[in-house]
Amino acid sequence: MPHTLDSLEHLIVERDGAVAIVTVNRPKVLNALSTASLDELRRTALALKHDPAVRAVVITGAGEKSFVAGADINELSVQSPTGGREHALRGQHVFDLIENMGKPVIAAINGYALGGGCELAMACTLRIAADTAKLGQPEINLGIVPGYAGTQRLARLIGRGRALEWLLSGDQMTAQEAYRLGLVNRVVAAADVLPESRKLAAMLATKAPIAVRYIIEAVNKGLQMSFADGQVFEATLFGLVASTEDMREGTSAFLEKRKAEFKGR
Ligand code: CO8
Repeated sequence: MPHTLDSLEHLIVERDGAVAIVTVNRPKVLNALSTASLDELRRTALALKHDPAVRAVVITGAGEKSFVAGADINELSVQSPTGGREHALRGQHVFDLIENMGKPVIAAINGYALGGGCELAMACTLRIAADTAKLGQPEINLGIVPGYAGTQRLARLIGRGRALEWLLSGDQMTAQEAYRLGLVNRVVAAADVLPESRKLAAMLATKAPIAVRYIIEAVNKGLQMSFADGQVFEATLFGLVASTEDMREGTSAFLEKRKAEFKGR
């Protein structure tokens, strides 16, 4: 099997209908991402991407205290220059896979989302934070720079000036502050963060899968294009969905005043 989910040590992957729930499970180190857990995340992202029965994903952290408290600082402390570069590139690749999984991935931020944890949350499609969560890029306090695209995604999500302030101070922001900045989509009571994330995922899982995939692609790829090229790309995807059964189902259901049943074809 090319993308097997057997023998995961640091992640728990569960299914609830069309929603997969991925829990980073190293609570003793506040779910810090080791090289091994990052590799499991890569395998998991690929498996979920290629499983048509999975239409939305929730990523969260084990325990009540932390989503992911960053890359594993034990590993970072002994890395070499070339090893560090490879490590950063490998992590960036995994987070790119999550960003471009082609289905909504919701970060259920149940606690600390720092450094690599904030970068993981930013790679997700949407973010729901517990009111107790703390987010930020504290790398500067370790004398390093973010390595899993934090400098890039934070600036794109909240703007250059504000991103630079948080990246340079390394301060932790509250969930409310993150909401005000547009870094998270919603803030809910801590007990509700997983149920709300699962509910949102289940709702998004009912949408037309090909259109969902193309919307995510149009936004993600479009942000790297000129406005004009982005528009042409959007128009091409618009044309492509016209070939789907789901387009016929969606438009017929509207005209027949019934609920559409999308099949992903
Ligand atoms: N890595 C390894 N262990 C960690 C990490 C981590 N990121 N975070 C917490 N832990 C461990 C602690 O060492 C501690 O272990 P032990 O019980 O053995 O002493 C345990 O988890 C519990 O943590 P604390 O006792 O510190 O818990 P507190 O409630 O006092 O504090 C904090 C919680 C504020 C979250 C604190 O643990 C903290 O500041 N953690 C580090 C946060 C951080 O700096 N994250 C960024 C890491 S760097 C990074 O992510 C770069 C990503 C890009 C890398 C690119 C590749 C090169």
